Amino acid sequence: MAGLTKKHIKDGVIENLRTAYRKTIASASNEQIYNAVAMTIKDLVSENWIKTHEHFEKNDVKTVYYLSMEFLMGRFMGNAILNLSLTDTVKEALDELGIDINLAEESEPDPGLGNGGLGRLAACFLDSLSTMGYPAYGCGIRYHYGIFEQHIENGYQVEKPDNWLRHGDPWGVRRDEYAREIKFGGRVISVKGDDGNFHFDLENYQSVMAVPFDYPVIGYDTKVVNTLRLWDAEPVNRFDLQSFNQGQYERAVEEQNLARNLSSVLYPADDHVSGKELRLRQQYFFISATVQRVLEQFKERHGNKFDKLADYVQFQLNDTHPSLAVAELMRVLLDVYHLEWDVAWDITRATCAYTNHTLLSEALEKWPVEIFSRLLPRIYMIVEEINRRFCAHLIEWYGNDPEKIRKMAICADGQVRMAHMAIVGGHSVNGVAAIHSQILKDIELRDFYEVYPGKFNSKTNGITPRRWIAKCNPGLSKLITTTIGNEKWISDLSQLAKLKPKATDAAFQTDFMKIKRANKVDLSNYFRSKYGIGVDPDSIFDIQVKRLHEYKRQLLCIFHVIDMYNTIKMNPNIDVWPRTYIFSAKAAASYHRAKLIIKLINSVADIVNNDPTIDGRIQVLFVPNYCVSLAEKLVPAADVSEQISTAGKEASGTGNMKFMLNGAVTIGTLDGANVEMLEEVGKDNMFIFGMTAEEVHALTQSGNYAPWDLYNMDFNIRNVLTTLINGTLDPNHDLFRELYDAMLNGYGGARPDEYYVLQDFAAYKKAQADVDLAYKDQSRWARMAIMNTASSGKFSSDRTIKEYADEIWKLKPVKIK
Ligand code: 26Q
Repeated sequence: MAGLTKKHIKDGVIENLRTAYRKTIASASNEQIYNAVAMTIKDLVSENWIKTHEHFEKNDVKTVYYLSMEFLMGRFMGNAILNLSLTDTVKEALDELGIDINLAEESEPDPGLGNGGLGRLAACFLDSLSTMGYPAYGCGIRYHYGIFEQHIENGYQVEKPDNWLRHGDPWGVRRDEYAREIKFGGRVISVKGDDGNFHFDLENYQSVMAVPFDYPVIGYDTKVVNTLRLWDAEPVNRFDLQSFNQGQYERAVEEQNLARNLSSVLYPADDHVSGKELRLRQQYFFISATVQRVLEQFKERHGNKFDKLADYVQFQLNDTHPSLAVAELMRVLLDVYHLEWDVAWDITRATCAYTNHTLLSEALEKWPVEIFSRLLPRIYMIVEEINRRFCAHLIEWYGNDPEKIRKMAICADGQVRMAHMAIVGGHSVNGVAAIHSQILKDIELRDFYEVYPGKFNSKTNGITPRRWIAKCNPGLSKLITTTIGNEKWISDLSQLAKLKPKATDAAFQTDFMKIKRANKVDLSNYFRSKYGIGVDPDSIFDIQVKRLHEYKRQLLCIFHVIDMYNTIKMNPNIDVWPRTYIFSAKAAASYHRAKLIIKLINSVADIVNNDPTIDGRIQVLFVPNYCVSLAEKLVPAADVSEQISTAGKEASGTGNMKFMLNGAVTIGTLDGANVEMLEEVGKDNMFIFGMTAEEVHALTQSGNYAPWDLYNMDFNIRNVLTTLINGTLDPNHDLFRELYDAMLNGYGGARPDEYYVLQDFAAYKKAQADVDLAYKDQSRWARMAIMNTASSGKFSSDRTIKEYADEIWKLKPVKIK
């Protein structure tokens, strides 16, 4: 079988090169070779993909539709090869053709169709859904440009477009048969239908075609292949523009432009909401296409029995971005299938469920009525009616309390509040870690919890062990497999607990740390070949990688580096274990403060890395363009994982889990999923510091926070802040004055040190000293690292998805023979 497959692969690659490019292996470019290999593997998958869908159709299975503006899938090929258990076969086949598999893999663009955690979570979930055999679709947008490519020029972030489709799209299958028209703008009219009743419709609208591209989602060690369906926009009429009168001509041009813009680019912000019209259009575009298609398919299978819809269809809304699904589902049920309001409303609420991913009020999505009603006039009418009935319900509930009702309304203050719509229009509201879900109930969504306690639940995030250890850390994976005796842990991560007794076994410690060191050597070789920078593999690799945000507190980490620098300058003989601080982070293009922090990190790197007194004891690296494929290189090489957000701000975090799984020890606050990591691994194996969420909340409420006092009382803090403005880091002195002011005085109307960097500084410094001490005891460190891997079983996205399936979707897995 393997021999047959190998021959198939070799023949496929040669044939694809010939037919697609008229090239041979010798004459083809790396990209062409990658494409040829990818097409060959996709070909291998198509049989199971077809079988899966035949099975779904024949057995009329319930299906979850994971609706998300973002899917941060990472490269497809390596994952496909792993999940198909073809690692050795493909490598041998390519070897025999004289193709370097690593070169082929590195030639694949990394599609960045997401900003960060929320998009990556969607990708991990799809992997788990297929692996466990749950019928599922991921539904989103086929952006032609993903998150920008980050370059660092003179220490500053520079954004460049990411044209991931440049060399083609070997995994995507265009499905013209499912293309649908999506309407924007226009006027709502009522027309008398065949049934004699009046129904609403639109006239004078603009429209675009939504054309789906399907991507296979290959499960690990299973025949189930689900589908990621990404919608692309195209003009409706590809006609001869000249044959139209003036009015039609202009409209046709507008529609062409609309189509071109719609699926052009991902909005690269995950912090504040900009209220851009195009973003709302994008949301409606993929939601309307998905809802229309799902209901058509339901009708094909079940006729008019829409009251059974929720028994077959579940829409999971990945944050509020897809919450137009609530109103669009209402529209289709009312206007297309002519159901009564109350019937349609019951169906809608039973079908939709909402996940909240954020505690930052700036990120709560609201749309000005002006934009909303102009762009989506019929949808706006429906939202108003949902709001009217909801407010009536609230009056029944609370009596006439206008203040409360204004606070909770879906439409108020000239805005449509998407979160309120998602909560009211669905049967489930979940947070993404225990502490986050609790804060939603206690504070953020307290009023809604009072009215709908039964909707609220918690689903702690997870990550897929396929990409995040089996694929990215083959060395450690092999050790685990030989130690446990089989590979079952890859699809049942709780098995890792079997490693716990080995944590104190000297021979196992040696093996474990040898692999860590080898991964560090690989990473430092990568840095040398790509950036010409060498790092010491015997230093502690201390890594903070994630989006750049003030609440994530990259500043706290770099302040500590400055403090260590100051300390060594004052005591040149101090005994600290050499440390390499690795940062990587993209800042939203419009987030000035975040971009200044990137510049600061690079300026600190320049000074520290080149100061002879430091003598290699501190090295700082800012690695450009953080993305999934870079994470796969960094995570296996980490000794220390930085998870230091202001408590109560990070909903969950998922990077924290990736590092834990790969044997890094976390220094972190009691925030997000860190809290549950601590429960699993114990306080001896994690460095916890800083204020709790309650303490942060209380300090904020008290209004008594006075960073000036900390400045006056703490010599180290004073020295760090002074370093920002005394010319050490930049000759013109004023570059980082903004950060100095933001810490001490508040800048631009903000509270001073909003994220409590200075308040937590001393505790962080102490925790970092503990890290240094622990690392110097190599056996202790090995034990801690092993305990982290061994205790990470809970954080498999398989566990998370099983909870969603059992508790929210009531979804059963299928088996395909
Ligand atoms: C909204 C409107 C307009 C423009 C952009 C946005 C937007 C886009 C992306 C708002 C938020 C996001 C992304 C949020 C996000 O990634 N949140 C993270 O979700 C992870 C998965 O649950 C958590 O682990 C992280 O804690 C959370 O920050």
